[in-house]
Amino acid sequence: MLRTSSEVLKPIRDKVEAGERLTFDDGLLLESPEVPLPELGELANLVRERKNGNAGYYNINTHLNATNICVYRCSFCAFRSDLREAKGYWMQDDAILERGAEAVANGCTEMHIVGGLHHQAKYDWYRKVISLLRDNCPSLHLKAWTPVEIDWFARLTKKSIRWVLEDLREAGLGSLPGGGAEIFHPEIRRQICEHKADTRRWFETHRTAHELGLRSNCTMLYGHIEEPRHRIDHLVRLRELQDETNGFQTYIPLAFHPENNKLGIEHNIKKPSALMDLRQMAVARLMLDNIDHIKAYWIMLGVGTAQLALSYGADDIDGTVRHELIYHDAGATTPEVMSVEDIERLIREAGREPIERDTLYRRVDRTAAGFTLGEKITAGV
Ligand code: V47
Ligand code: SF4
Repeated sequence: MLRTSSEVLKPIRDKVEAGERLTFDDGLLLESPEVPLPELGELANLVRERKNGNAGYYNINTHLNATNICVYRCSFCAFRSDLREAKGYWMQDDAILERGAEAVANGCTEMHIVGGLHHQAKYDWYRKVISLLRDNCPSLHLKAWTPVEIDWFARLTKKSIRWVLEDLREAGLGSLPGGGAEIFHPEIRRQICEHKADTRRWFETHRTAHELGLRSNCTMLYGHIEEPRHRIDHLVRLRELQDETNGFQTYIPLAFHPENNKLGIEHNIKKPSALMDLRQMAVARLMLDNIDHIKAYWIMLGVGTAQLALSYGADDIDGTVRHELIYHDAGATTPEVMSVEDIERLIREAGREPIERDTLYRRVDRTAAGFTLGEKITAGV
């Protein structure tokens, strides 16, 4: 006899209601079309509201990709450039400082800094990007460099990951963004980014950062050649490190954008549908029971799906953003920047209360003179 969708979901619903952890097999079931999206969303929303109430977090931030020239060739990347390509660029001090000054003038609390690994750039240049901004724009939190870059710096300097992180923290590094995770399972990772920092190095970097007291984010790139079992494996690995360190603040599922990159073109991949995006949001909220926040990155999802995601597990939609390249190079049609007024309106339209946070999830109070930071917002209230 065929089971109804409610019967299929019942054992998982019971666990979620009792606050019990879901298994790998539970995760696989949530991925299956047997489980209708609205019911999955309702369950994820239960956890979302238990952890974050009615809050819809955002921040005022900007991006800096100081070079797009990269020694690696990840097959999904539309952003990178070769050394002598016309689109290649390498920002020097004045351009970086200009970006910092613009961010401060716009009231930013955060600068999100990632980029290519330039063949000719020495470690000191990457360090200087951080120290220049720290010295000239001290109000900005510098969320910079993924394990891919940290691993590269360790190779350049012949030092350990710990040494690099300590040195960058001394220069002004505030936290690590979530990128470079892609898909951890070797069956997929070796096909999409075989040369850059591997899964072991990715985890070593975040574990070390957490041990040093730095907080970080985590991501997963979905909607290309991976299968559900690779995605659940990825989430379980993240959950395991979080059990050890509790250093991840937020998880961001990243929908693959297929334009202008080898992976999308060679496999004729279409961008994931909104239904897939919402399922990934909900599955993550249910599997990652020990990570406080799930981010619906509006630049990548589009505004409408990001609004819906706030009822499918997400509690954060990232920031105002400015100067985003990675998604726009790969075909994103979202605006380049959003005003605070618009971001607050879209959160309110989704039935949530907009709360401006800084990178470390402290409440930001705007004053005539700028802003002050409150206590860390505690999840679960
Ligand atoms: O690691 C690259 C992804 C990541 C494509 O920490 C692509 O708050 C889709 O990590 N289609 C970088 N994705 C972006 C990132 C991020 C974004 C927003 C917030 C935070 C945070 C982190 O972008 C890369 C890769 O997984 N990416 N190319 C593409 N064609
Ligand atoms: Fe380079 Fe990063 Fe693009 Fe990979 S994703 S090619 S490491 S810029």
